[in-house]
Amino acid sequence: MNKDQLAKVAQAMVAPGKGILAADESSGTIKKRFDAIGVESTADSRRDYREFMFRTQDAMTQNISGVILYDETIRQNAKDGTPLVKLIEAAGSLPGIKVDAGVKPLPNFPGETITEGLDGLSERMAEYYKLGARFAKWRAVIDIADGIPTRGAILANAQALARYAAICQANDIVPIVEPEVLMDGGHTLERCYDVTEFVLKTLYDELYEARVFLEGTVLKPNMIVPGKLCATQASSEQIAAQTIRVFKQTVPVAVPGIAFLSGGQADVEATANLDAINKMAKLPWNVTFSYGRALQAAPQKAWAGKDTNVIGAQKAFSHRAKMNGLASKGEWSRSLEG
Ligand code: 5MM
Repeated sequence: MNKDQLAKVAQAMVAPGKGILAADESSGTIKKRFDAIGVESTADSRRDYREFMFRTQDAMTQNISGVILYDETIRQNAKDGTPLVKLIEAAGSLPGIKVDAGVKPLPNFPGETITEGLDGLSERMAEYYKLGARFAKWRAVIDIADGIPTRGAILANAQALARYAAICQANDIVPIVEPEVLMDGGHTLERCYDVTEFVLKTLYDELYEARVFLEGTVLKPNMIVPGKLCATQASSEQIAAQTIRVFKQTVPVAVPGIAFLSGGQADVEATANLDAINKMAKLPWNVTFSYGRALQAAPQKAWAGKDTNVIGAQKAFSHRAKMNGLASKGEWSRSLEG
């Protein structure tokens, strides 16, 4: 394990003013996104879509520190034959790769899931490194409902994340560890806090047991928010205060950065909440974004599968990347949204 390289890459991923573009939608998920804008999902349409984002110069050079890719994309070439990975590198950004194989029902735990993909992972990592990946991502999913999550399911997912992180580092790849507590359902903000606190505490216990080098990792968590169906919603300041409190209770200072998922928040809301967190306190971690939907909803809508819309779609992508870059420094304001 090259600890210097791992620490440098992890720091670059969370550099002030920059964050991560989560473009690792698996085939099923990207099809859902394309269905919503009336675009057929084919290898070429997925390539065209991702290519225009990676060719958006101002966003990629100034605000996107890294891009999480899907297995298909890391092997794909742009229309002119240039590997998509090379476009990302040429912009000074880092290619990354989603390596989990998705969630499956966890036997004996009704309603709960386990993320799969550990078999053969070390060999796949070595190949991804050769293809240019310098970081990876694994997402565990924790749902809140009556009687769940259970301690057993949280522990099983934390153990898988820890094993994945150790395998990444053995291959000189920085692991993004993503334990996502979903915002589906009607639970309160307090319930989200309690579950997230236990999830993060368990995760860092397991990373310790697996001897993971924390300086060479990035945490990708949810914010502390009420469920979408909860009657009492929260302000950005309430979300920021509870999110900061949970990290102070659970995340070691050795971790260089925290890059949030957006989890179904509307795009401007995700920016406002990140900004509120960075305005509220000077934190021992760089706190930024690793957004999928909150970065891509606007460009997807503007693109709608038409070549003639690419410039407008790139503008929409640049705008969201810039707004989130400002939020990662606590310098965003709603008036900048135009
Ligand atoms: C980009 O979406 C990723 C999920 O892909 P699959 O469900 O197809 O595997 C997802 O893991 C994403 O990276 C994170 O959840 C962050 O995305 P959001 O949209 O929550 O910011």
